[in-house]
Amino acid sequence: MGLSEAEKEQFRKLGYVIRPGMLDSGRVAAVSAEIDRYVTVEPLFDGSHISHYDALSALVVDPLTLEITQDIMGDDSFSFHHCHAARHDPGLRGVPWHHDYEQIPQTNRSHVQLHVLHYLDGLNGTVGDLLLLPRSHRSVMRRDALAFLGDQEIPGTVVVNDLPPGSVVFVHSAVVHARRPQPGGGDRKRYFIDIAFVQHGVQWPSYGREGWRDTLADMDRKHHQAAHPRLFDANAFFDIADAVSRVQGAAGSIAMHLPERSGAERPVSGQIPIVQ
Ligand SMILES: O=C(O)CCC(=O)C(=O)O
Repeated sequence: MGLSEAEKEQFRKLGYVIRPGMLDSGRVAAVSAEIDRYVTVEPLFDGSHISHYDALSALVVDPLTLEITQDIMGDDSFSFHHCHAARHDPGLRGVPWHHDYEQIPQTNRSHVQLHVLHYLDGLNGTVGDLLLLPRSHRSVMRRDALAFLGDQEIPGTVVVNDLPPGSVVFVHSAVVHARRPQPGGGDRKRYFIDIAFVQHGVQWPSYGREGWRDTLADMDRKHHQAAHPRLFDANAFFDIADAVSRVQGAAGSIAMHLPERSGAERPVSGQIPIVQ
């Protein structure tokens, strides 16, 4: 079932919705087996060959995932940005507070980017917890702005450490989050997959500097969706390398590098909103 009105409201306000046990055991087993295979042959998997993996790439077009993504995006359609997958073994290191909203430079939150986090084997507090900072998607900051806090709990932190297998967390990519390591103590693995989608209406940074158009074309050939014809559309993106080179080394107010606006294009208010 897609999102209820209460879940939509939660996503808007807090920036996340959790669906415990959303994937059935057959799907969980198929994707986990595929991850077990590729961690030996392609340990540095970065998502660029995702179309080579049947079960994993099918997760991108899972009908319920697409339905919930559509509920979050509202009337606007959306495109696939990337898929990462990993098997986290006991003893895994943490990841400090950060967010994953793709924007160069970070200036606003006009459109939605969504991360769909899959915990195939669930979470049980022994192999690494997910920490979320609800409402942080409404503040604009660098991706690493809170990294100096490491993975310590900060006021408002939601700890996600008790999920059944097949659970899925839908989180606005601008929500600040961290992975808190746990000492292990069992042989439980942490199968983790993140899939990102971007809302149409603006262009987004490409996933990586090379090969991203080929990845999207491969996925479109394999998983074209008649109901979402632009799901793998390269036109939703600009080349990240080009954008980085435009802002790198630029000092002071980058607005002054943009062309001046005239007449009707000029906003009436000279104020920059702090929270949108
Ligand atoms: O491992 C997790 O639960 C979260 C990982 C993470 O921080 C990320 O994918 O950006």
